[in-house]
Amino acid sequence: MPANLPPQYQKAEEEYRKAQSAAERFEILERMLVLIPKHKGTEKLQADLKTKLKETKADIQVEKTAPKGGKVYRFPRQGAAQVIIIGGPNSGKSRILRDLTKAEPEVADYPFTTREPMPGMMAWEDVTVQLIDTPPITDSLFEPYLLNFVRSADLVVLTFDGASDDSPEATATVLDQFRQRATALSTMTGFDEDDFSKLNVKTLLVVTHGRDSEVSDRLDFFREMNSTAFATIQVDLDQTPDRELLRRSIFEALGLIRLYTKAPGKPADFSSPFTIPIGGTVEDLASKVHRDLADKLKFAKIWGTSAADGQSVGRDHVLADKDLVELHT
Ligand SMILES: Nc1nc2c(ncn2[C@@H]2O[C@H](COP(=O)(O)OP(=O)(O)OP(=O)(O)O)[C@@H](O)[C@H]2O)c(=O)[nH]1
Ligand SMILES: [Mg+2]
Repeated sequence: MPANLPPQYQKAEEEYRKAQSAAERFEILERMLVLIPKHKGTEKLQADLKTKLKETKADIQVEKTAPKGGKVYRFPRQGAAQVIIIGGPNSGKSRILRDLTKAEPEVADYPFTTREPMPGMMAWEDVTVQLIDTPPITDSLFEPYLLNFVRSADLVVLTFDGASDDSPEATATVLDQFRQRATALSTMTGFDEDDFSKLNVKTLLVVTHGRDSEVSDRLDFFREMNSTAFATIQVDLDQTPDRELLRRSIFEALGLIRLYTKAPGKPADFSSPFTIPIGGTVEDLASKVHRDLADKLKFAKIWGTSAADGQSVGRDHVLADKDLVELHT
């Protein structure tokens, strides 16, 4: 990041990434230009934002007049996060959706089975996460809508068939297809520090048929072609413990904590937790609970691991997974 961008700017940037229309992006870019500190260290970024703003204005006209070619799919975010499953043909994408959710995509032992994206909800402990299965990507096949899916996702699951000699190249091709579109599947999410048009998206590499005897050779070969140190997990989807490990790994890769709330004088609500990013504060939780609550917030009491039981803390207090928080206005 060039020179200390304030948290409000970073939040706007995150909203920009997840925006679904040119009009929405335009409004957020205007806000980013107001929020960005005006000094030497941000001059390049200010110029980039102004260029983007002009381009986006043109996009609004395009969107209004003629819909772009290609299919459009919209899956409203549900649950704690949205995870996009992508990969080469026959690499286990649909099998992951089928095994971890109640969705029933077609799974078959030949390539190009999936033609359209399909969502499903994955439960893990007391949270749910939205998974979206997609058609395969190859040198000559790239559904245009996949770009926006990936760029606005909370996490990408990239599948790699551990039992196929084709996987290293097929998977490198997937990375290449996104790289050509200014999108790097990476170890963390955020705009490139030096070039605002480039985006990195956090990716978990999931190796299916993960107990195959030659899996590590195939992975080594892949790593020679692409040196990104992806978080990686090897699973055999026929094995129940491996499927459970996959659920946990997906949730952990999202970098979220779960929080339970209670109104003063009322019992705690342990039914469905709120989630915020690791490092999030009492104020972040309050704005998740209700738009106005963050403004009205005076203090909070915590039961959990981030403070002594019943301790009063301020809005900047950093919360821990599974804290129970009583918000006082
Ligand atoms: N035993 C076993 N079979 C797997 C595993 N992962 C995938 N498969 C099988 O591999 C085949 C392909 O899986 P799919 O989920 O259809 O692959 P896909 O990536 O969705 O394929 P396309 O939609 O054609 O791109 C199916 O027969 C799956 O059952 C695994 O970890 N273990
Ligand atoms: Mg499929």
